[in-house]
Amino acid sequence: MLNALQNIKEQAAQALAQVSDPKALEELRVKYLGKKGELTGILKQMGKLSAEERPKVGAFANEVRASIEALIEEKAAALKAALQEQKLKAERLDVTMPGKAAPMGKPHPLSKVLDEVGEIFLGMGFSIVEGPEVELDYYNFEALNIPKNHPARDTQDTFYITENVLLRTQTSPVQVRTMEKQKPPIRVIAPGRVYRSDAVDATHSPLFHQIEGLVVDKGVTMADLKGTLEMFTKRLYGEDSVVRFRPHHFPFTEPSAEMDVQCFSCHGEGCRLCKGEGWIELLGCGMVHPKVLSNCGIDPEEYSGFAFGIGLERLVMRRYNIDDLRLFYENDLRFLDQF
Ligand code: 2U9
Repeated sequence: MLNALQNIKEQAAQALAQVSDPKALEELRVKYLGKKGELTGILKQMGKLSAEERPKVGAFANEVRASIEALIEEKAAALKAALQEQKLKAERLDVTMPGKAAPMGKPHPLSKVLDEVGEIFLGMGFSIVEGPEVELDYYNFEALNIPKNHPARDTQDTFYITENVLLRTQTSPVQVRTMEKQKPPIRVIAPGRVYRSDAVDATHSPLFHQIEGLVVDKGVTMADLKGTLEMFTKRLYGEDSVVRFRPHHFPFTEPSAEMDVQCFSCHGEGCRLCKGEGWIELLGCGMVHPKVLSNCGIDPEEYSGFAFGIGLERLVMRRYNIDDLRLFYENDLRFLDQF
């Protein structure tokens, strides 16, 4: 029996030395130490032994059990450590690897140029004001010297919510509201969406953006208008820009003008960009009509002012030589990525 125990001890040691996974280890434990295991099988036969042999065999059996248990424990610890090591290796992070760049968005070309224009006017002491896009007929037309049936309403046909409520055709009502609330001196720009009942084509859209400006104070003259707008143009297009003013007509300004910038491509010679004109139209402007000032509660005898209006889409199209306004609204990244 001692021999049989010795055999078990040696076989178990050999088998345990070769085991390489926890499942096989558990199988060996059952095989040698389990209730139906080899060691138990031997112990069950102890009754057959003499009283003299029994304690010797018993003691050796205990020694064999202890040695197998110790080997199993040792192996289990080794397997656990190996598994841990493998996991650490598999999950190792190389913090020195270059990162994956996340695709970054950027401002829309209209926002980009609007921000630039805003910065230029903020630098000249203007504030930025905003107002409702759904307006009263009074603020959009009447207060601006465009009564019902005035021909200017034809070119500014819009979307009506009721007879007296409409989508604004210009941001001028924001300045009317500013004058009602605020005493001069006033120096504001009013950027925002405006609406016209126009069919979509390369140069028209029922929704577009304007930046309008208004200055009202004592003693404001056409010279202030010209100086301010010339300085704005030089800031936007470069210090060597040349501008000219042409007489025009708007119901809300008197006198009125349009301002052109000399073509930055041909310097006045005439080319494809300026369509042979040598000049590119930039904005409309004028001295605020005395009737508009008094409509807004400002005494035209005491105060005077100038105003201007810029179409943002047109400004951006000129700036980047874009020939179709629809590109601004189609959200095609091949177009937008270029700015
Ligand atoms: C008040 C008084 C006067 C705003 C002005 C223009 C000239 C002008 C156009 C530019 C291109 C509209 O988008 S566009 O089609 N605008 O030419 N706008 S003066 O005059 C005002 C505004 C508010 C109280």
